[in-house]
Amino acid sequence: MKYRIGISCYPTVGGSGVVATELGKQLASKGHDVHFITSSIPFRLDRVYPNVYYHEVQVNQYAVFQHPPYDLTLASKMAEVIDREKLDILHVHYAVPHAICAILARDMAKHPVKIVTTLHGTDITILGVDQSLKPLIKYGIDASDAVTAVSDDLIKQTYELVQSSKDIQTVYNFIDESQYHPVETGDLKKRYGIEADEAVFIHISNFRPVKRIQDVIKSFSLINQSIKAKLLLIGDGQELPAARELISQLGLEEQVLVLGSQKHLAELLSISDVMLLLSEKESFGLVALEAMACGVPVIGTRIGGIPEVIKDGETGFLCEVGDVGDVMKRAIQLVEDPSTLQRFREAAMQDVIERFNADKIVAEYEVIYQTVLAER
Ligand code: GMT
Repeated sequence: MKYRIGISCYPTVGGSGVVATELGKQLASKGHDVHFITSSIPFRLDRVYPNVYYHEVQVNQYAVFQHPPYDLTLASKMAEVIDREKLDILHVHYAVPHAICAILARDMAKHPVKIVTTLHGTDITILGVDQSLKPLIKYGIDASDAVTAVSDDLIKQTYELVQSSKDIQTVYNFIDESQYHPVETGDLKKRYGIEADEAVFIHISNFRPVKRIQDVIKSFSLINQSIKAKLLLIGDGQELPAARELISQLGLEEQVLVLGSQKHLAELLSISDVMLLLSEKESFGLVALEAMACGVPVIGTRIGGIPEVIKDGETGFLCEVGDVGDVMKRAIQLVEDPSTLQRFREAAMQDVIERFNADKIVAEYEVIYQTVLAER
C-alpha cells in the first residue's frame, strides 16, 4: 500500500531532523508520496528526490504580534497540505510544538488524517520537567493516533515525567548506510598533521551543556598522558568557547583539532579509532550509530538510551557520567591492542546492520502507519 505522508520536524542540524529527513527519503524511495512541511528545507534534503515535496512554512512579521506566530502558521500550513494533498498520515517529530500543531491541523482539515508523533528526547527530558509545558506535552501525546520514542528509556522517562497512559512504541533510529560506511581517506590524516602511530579520538555534537564537552577534553587529556593521540572536535554550539579555554589551560592546542561543523562525517569517522560520547542526557545518540556504521567503537555514558545503542564490551564501553578516569582506562584498553580494536570495529558495523538498518526501521514505521489507518 502506498501512502501520502506529511512530515514535520526541526529542519536544522540535529539528530531528530536527520532521522525525519532520512525517513522521508526512504519512504519516498519505496513509492510513498512524502510532503515535508517545515520552516526551511531540511538540510539533508540536499538534492532532488522523486516523490518528495516541500511545503515551506513562511512566518511573517506582523506589528500586532510581539512574537512571530510560527506554531499557528505551521498548523495552518499543515491543514492546507492535508486537504490539498489528501494526506493519509502526518508524522511529526517532537510533541512540542509539532504534535500540538498537527492536532490543531487535524481539527481544521476536512480530509481525515492520522497523526503519528515521534519523541526524540529533549522534548521529554528537558521540556517535560517544565511544569508549564507538561500538560501540553501530555496532550500532544494523548491526542496523537500513535506515538513512538527512539528508545525504551525515553518511553520510561515519558511515563514518569508526563504521566501519560498512551501506548508508546520504541522505534530505534537508523542511518543511511549509503553515506555511513568506512571510506577511503587517502592522506587525510597526514594533512591534519596526525602521525601514523597516534590514536585518533572523535567527538561530534551540537556542544550543548548536556554533552559534557569538558569531560571529553579531560578524558582525552588523561589518555594523552599515556599514549600518543589526537582528538577531533566536530560541531559548534554554546559550550565551544569554554571548550577552547580548557584545551588551552591543559596545553592541548597541538593535540586537539577543533574542526567546527562538518558535512562529510564518514571521512572524519574513517580516520578515527574511538568516539567519545559522554553526555548526561541522551535519548538515543544518533552520532554513536553513525560512528559504529563507519567501524568506530564508542565509549559512552551509561545514561538514557545510550546503553541500548552501545553493547558494553562488544561495540564500545559504557562509563558513569563524569568518570573521566574510567573513560581513559577503557580508551587505552581499546586502542593499545590492534586485535581488540579490530574486533570492536567489526562488531560495531555488524550491530548496525543487524539492529539499526534503514530497511528494518522504515518497515516498522510503515506497520505503524498501516495500523492507524486500519482504525479509520
Ligand atoms: O541532542 C541534541 O541536542 C539534539 C536532539 C535533536 O533534536 O536532534 O537530539 C535528540 O534526538 C536525537 C534523534 O532521535 C537523539 O539521537 C538524541 O539522543 C536526542 N538528544 C537528547 O536526548 C539530549
